[in-house]
Amino acid sequence: MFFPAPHSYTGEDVVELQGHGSPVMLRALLQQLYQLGCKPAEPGEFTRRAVENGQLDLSQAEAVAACIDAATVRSGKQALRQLQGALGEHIEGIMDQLTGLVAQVEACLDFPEDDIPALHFEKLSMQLQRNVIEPVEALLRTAEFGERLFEGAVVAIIGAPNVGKSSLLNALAGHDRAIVSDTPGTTRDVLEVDFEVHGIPVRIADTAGMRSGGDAIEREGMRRAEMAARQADITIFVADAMRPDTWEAATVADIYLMNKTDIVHPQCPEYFVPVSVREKVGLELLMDRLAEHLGDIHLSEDNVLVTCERHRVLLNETLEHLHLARETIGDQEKMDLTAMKLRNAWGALGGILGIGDVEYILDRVFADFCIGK
Ligand SMILES: Nc1nc2c(ncn2[C@@H]2O[C@H](COP(=O)(O)OP(=O)(O)OP(=O)(O)O)[C@@H](O)[C@H]2O)c(=O)[nH]1
Ligand SMILES: [Mg+2]
Repeated sequence: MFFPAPHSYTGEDVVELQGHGSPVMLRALLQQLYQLGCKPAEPGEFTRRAVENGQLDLSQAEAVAACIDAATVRSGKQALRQLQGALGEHIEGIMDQLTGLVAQVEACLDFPEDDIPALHFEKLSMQLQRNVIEPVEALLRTAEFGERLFEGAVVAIIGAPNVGKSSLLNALAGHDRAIVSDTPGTTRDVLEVDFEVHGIPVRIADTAGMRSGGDAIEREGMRRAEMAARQADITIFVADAMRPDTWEAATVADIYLMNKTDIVHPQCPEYFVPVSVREKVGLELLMDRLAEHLGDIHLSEDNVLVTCERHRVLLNETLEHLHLARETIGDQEKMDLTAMKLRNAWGALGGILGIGDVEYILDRVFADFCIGK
């Protein structure tokens, strides 16, 4: 299939060969191509060429990788919006505002001091705050959740033996992953299952019940349980409604569940969420609590999120320059300094789109790409 420039993915002339599925045939085809002087693509080379030929801006290219990595529909949708250019447009809008401000500040440089009314500086300062600083801050506030949407989180289930930790894991996973039995000390290893909470990818870990004593294997299980709890982003402590001796957590947890409330509703501290894993009661509430702890922000689907560290770092850098510019914007003596800080902020924002030290930025971004994209 021939895709003539500029209407191909890379913007160049592209020929796509579709061979039969047989590995032998494909290898023979590749051999022929190599003999004709073709070379295999580097990781991300197609997308990199698309950027170099102006088909995509850099944030869109990163979105290609994000689409591939997305573990849930929700993260996929966010990546798709970025691929369609939503983040790029938003950043460009802020950069346009900055360009206007730089022009106004530089225009002031040409006037003798007394000619510029103080009111003018107040206006500039307000524009800087409203049209630039606040939108950048708003974007940054989405970063923690945005990154979580792609990186996911680890949740550990902890508690005394026999309280229903493995039953909870199975209920959340939707299948019998862990062995459940009424023998205390059933689980020894840490068992992990991937699932999602409100579209956020989560890895949940079931652990051995904590108690004193036990044989060497069980004690090793408890050691691993402690480690899993320490490494988790969120811990769920499970207690047994029938057994008050299981209600006291050894360490602070994020969410406390009182299980087996199908048998009895005990008088227990308020921070416990009553559930019955067996009857599947209270699990919705648990999901909401988890989403809260995951920092879920209820944004409409057309809101843009900052979803990667590189963007967050550049936005923080932008904000630092902007804060310095704000300090000096009313000071006529320091107009050139203000203009410089505003230009620095513009440059940092431009880094998100791939404007600036292009080669350096491209190398960094495409280092993480997979081959064939
Ligand atoms: N009535 C009732 N029984 C439950 C409930 N959840 C779990 N159980 C029972 O409690 C017993 C222990 O369940 P597990 O899930 O194996 O408990 P665990 O906390 O993983 O136990 P260890 O692995 O030994 O630490 C089993 O017999 C379960 O069927 C519940 O909501 N109600
Ligand atoms: Mg268990």
